[in-house]
Amino acid sequence: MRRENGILARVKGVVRSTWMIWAFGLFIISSYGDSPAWWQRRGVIDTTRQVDDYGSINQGQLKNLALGAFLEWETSLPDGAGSAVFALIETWTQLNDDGQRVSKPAQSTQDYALANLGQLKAVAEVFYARLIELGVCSAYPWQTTGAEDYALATIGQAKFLFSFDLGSVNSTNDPNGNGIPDWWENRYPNVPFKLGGGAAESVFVSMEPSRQK
Ligand SMILES: [Ca+2]
Repeated sequence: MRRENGILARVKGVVRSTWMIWAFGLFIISSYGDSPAWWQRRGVIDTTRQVDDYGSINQGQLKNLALGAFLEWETSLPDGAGSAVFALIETWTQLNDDGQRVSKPAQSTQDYALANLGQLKAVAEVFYARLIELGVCSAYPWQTTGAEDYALATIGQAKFLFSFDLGSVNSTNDPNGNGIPDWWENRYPNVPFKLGGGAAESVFVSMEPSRQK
């Protein structure tokens, strides 16, 4: 059995060694909230199919989920998805003549191989490092006990890890209630808050001119 396939194995090779002893512990599949809008916007979730959160996720699905998050961040964040996320996506995708990101031919042969938890975490870690850098969250969303990295990852676990939503505004991340999360106000004090994919001007919410840093 080939436990580590293609690029995911290489990705895993570069994550911190401490990861090797980390594991998910018990994920409660239903613990993620509403599906973030970008899932549908980026086509990472097929809404026409039966939900199968306990089914195994394959590497192609995982890569598609990560690609969707990358594309969303590239258009949502003033400084894009960040160099580490970009490097990750570049390892298995390339731009085609139409400017769309597609799988590199050498990588697509692995897409139907099932992903294990170690591979899922290796991909998610890159995104969470960016979220932590941005101040969106302060820690990685997995436990440090157990050793289940070779267990197969489920679709529900992948959805849980990729349920982050930069456009989310609530009383916790926006205590002053001005419609702009604190992390954005701190990170991009002079940039209008841009929700979602930027497909229309209506996604912009301007800051109050009198707002202080
Ligand atoms: Ca605010």
